Amino acid sequence: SATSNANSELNRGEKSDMRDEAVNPAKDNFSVLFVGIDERDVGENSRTDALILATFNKKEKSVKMVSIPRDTLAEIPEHGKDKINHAHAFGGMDMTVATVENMFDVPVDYFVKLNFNAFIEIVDSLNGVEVDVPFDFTVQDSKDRKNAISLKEGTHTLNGEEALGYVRMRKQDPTGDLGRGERQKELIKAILDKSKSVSSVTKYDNVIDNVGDNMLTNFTFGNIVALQKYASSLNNIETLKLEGHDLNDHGYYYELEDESLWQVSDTLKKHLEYEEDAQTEE
Ligand code: C30
Repeated sequence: SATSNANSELNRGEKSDMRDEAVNPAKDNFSVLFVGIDERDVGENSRTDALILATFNKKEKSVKMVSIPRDTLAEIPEHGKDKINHAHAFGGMDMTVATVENMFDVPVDYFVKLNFNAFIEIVDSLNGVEVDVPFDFTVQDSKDRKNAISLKEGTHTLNGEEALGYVRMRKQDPTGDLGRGERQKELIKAILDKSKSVSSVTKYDNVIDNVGDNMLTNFTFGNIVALQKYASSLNNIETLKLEGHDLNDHGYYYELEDESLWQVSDTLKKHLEYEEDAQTEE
């Protein structure tokens, strides 16, 4: 069935602890945490290789997105300071969501967690997505077959395997994991753009069936159907960047600049029209 295994609740229940009431993505502003993992299933003990927080504003029909570098030094609830990608290995999606909420002081209403297979399936179901490849490169494919994916500089429509290579590529990029985060945001933008041209709900039904165990989300199937129309109305997708510096302290970390974190957090809060006081006053 369409809702097979994709739907998954967080232990916190349907609403963020930072909300008085659950949001309704059909009419409210909301946030989504996109999570990419390198695993055959989307189990709870792996590390997260891609973390992108996105906010959606209904009136403006706009999206803002920030990529959280995987080595970011973060306060993980009950564990103290560690790399943010460890949160998932320590406590699955619940701990990842709690860590991101704590970091930005912004509620995480929804999550979409997927592995390589689901990512490939989604991109292929859209008949590929268009990106601007910054330089020629060659990288392994999803089965780690060496040099299986070769892309040339320029604007190209990538199939699922190529798109995966594009968002995984790191060593050929002088900016490493940071540049990779930029390409992941570009890819989500490309998916949202391309999904405007996908007209039938049946198509989404098929995609969700096909991704099966490879994707988990706390969106309901009804939410996703409602979001399809929303996706085609989006007219402004902006990406934000977290500034930071290398920190070598018994291992490598990426330490965020306080000022940059504060600015991104403030931008996302305003975009969500989220006000803490309003949440507690009622
Ligand atoms: C409402 C609904 C249902 C949907 C809305 C529609 C949308 C917008 C859906 C979007 C869903 C998506 C697409 C979300 C996006 C999240 C993204 C962008 C996910 C990315 C793909 C993914 C599934 C996982 C992350 C993959 C990444 C970034 C890395 C894992 C390197 C090692 C040690 C070497 C190794 C070398 C490379 C490529 N690899 O790949 O290979 O493990 O990377 O850096 O750890 O490994 O270093 O030296 O062994 O070869 O260079 P990796 P690494």
